[in-house]
Amino acid sequence: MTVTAHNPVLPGCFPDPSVCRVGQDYYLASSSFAYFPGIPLHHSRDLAHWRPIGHAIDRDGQLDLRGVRASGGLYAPTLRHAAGRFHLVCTLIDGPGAAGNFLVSADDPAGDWSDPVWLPDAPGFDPSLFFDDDGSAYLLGTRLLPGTDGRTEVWMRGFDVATGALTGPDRVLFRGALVDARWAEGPHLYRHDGWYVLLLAEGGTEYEHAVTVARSRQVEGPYANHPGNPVLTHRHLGLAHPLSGVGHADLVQTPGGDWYATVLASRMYGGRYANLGRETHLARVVWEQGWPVFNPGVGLLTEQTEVALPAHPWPAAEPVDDFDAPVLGAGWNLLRGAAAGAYSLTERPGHLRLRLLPQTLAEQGTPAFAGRRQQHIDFAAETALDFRPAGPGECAGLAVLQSPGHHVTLTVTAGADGGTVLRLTERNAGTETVRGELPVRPGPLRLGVRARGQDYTFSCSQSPDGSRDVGTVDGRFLSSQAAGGFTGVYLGPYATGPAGGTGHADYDWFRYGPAAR
Ligand code: 6LW
Repeated sequence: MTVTAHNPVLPGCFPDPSVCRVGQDYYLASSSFAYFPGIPLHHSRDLAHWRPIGHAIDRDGQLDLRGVRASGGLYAPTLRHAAGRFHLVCTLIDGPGAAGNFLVSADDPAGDWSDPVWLPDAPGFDPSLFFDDDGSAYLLGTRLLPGTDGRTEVWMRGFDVATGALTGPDRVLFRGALVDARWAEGPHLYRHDGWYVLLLAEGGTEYEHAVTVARSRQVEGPYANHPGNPVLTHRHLGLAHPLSGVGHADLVQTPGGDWYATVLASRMYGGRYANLGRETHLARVVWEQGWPVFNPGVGLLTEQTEVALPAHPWPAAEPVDDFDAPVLGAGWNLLRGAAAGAYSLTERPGHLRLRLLPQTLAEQGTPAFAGRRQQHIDFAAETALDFRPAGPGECAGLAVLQSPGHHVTLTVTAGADGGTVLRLTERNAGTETVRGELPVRPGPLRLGVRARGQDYTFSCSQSPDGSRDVGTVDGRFLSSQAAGGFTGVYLGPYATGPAGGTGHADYDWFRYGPAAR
């Protein structure tokens, strides 16, 4: 009874995966940065098939994402279950309100999650939880060594999950496996065969990323460096290798005693560009001489991982959102929270209505943009838009977004001659270039974007003209390798207009799916 997991098991921007098991159920949390709802949660029964079940941050007032940088926000959660309750620790980077490390808890990982308990005594980032066999709880984290270029240490203190109080001395567990190690981070602690085993991400989340390990007989240390570190990396494979930045692992054990790791990695295509961001992969783990061995006999991530569990697939995700529900579906992501009145699914039933907010994607505000992850290298997306620009500056359409400085918009807007045009605009390193323009009639039309590798082709369909391509953009600048930051590409409906306007744009449906070559 095995099931084949196809990597990445979570395609698209689902980095820093943290996994835990309760009975026969596996739950996984990942980073969401400036997007709301925050911290997506997935559920699996076989580690191969995952279904979204909600988000740990999903309501106004839990925390404030306004103004956070594109790749600031929510970083690297750790999800654990103890004494009948789920606990998740995470870091909020930036933000106008409370920030830093926090704890949220829930009886059911699908929610409701508690409001954050802020942990002002917990320094740094990448917090993690460890529950020892005797019931003791510990909080771990990573802090930068002052005055260094990315050199860090992993600290640990006792922790009360009921109150968020840190207890006992602050202990330094590890400073990285190699001399001058950079970004020893994302620590997770486990018990195995009488050892306390400390797993880390190391080398930074790009090409040099790696998984390293240390162990101790006592929880407080000293932790001995594994002489074979790193235990998993692709950094020795050369820059041309198609799977790069392998690291940030978390371990989980099945009821049958087998071990697996969730780990992030980036698929490179069209050169060293990973538009899908850092994706969650699955690896098998065995223990030899008290140390974990990742994908034994191979030592790399593989396209498939055999899992010793009965297959438990979920129904395929619906490719079309008809916008018939009164609330946005779980696959949609808003930037920095839901701006008041930015969107409605009830004003025109069966449609997503976006207000023409003055905030644009080029700023760090809360624009009228609903994005879903690009999850396939080759994909096709289409939407039915009903929009009549009432004046200059009013635009509505689609956006393909990496960051404020790096995105593409295909929007209906007022043309110079008083007519209506569809304009394809690329914003690359902050500079805007029009890549195509077509006259259209106000009112219903379909807008599409399809990617074949790094070529993103934008199209429009309006009767009686049929389908027309507006232009093709080289998408490499939409990767974090070109733009900086930590995220993959998101795409979806986007509208904007001058301040004080009251206009809106209606979307009848949105379709996304993989495309065959
Ligand atoms: C996160 C760190 C990392 O804090 O990237 O790849 C950072 N690892 O652990 C943001 O996701």
